[in-house]
Amino acid sequence: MPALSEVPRTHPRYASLMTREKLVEGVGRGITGLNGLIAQGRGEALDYLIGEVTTAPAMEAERAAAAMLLLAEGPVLSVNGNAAALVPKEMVALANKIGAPLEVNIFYRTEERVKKIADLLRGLGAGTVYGDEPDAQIPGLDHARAKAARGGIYDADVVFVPLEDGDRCEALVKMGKRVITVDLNPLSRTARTSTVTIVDNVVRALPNLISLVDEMAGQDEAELRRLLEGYDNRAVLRRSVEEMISHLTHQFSALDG
Ligand code: PTJ
Repeated sequence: MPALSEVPRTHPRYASLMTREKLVEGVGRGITGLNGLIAQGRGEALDYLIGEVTTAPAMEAERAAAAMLLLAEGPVLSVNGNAAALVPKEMVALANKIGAPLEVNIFYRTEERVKKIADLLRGLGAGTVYGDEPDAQIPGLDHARAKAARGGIYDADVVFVPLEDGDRCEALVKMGKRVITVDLNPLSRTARTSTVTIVDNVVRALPNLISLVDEMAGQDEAELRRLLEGYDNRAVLRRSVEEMISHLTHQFSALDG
């Protein structure tokens, strides 16, 4: 594969190749785990099934997520190795907009990688970054994966966790937290367990969320609450699967054309 600088912008898969390159770079910098590359491969395949665009159900979930973040009393944004490689500036921008701390919370935990991600976020202008000095445990998880911070995820009412693992998502929900995730797999345990599941690529979801938070920050609380009351995550997941079926059916018909 040519180096990124050699990939012409007109290449039909430029955006996808850029995304891959960011992850490879993330691995090189010790920010992303090797497993992150495998996760991205799975994500790419699923993204293809929705046509690599933000679908209507994804936009509805993003709107609900923005409302939930704006209404939250103590929201926290969780950052793992893939989010740190793909959308670090956007995670910091979103956190700063809603006045939330970030917490580095990684699945394949090494203290070195946690520190590198935390330093990256601080270098990008993040306010409070938790994760490198955990002082609490999420109940029901093994030791390394349970690590959390008081004032951060442990005490949050709303946790935004893009690309989360099913067990941890379940454990957070069991603690009574509302969980917002970004996951291109609408059938994953994380997708089915979360309060709001955004079936979109994290590289599109984050800029959308930032714009929505800007747009909705002026709305009154009652209006935001009404939007959330009318939100049905199961229905959004079903519609996301239908988007995949309809896109595939369309592509399939095009084979005859
Ligand atoms: O940095 P760490 O150690 O916390 O590890 C992060 C990964 C993502 C490797 C880890 O959490 C993991 O193994 O995740 P999973 O269980 O593979 O789940 C990742 C989910 O995210 C899968 O359902 C993927 O389809 C989905 N996914 C992958 N890339 C993207 C994505 N969803 C949205 N945008 C993506 N770019």
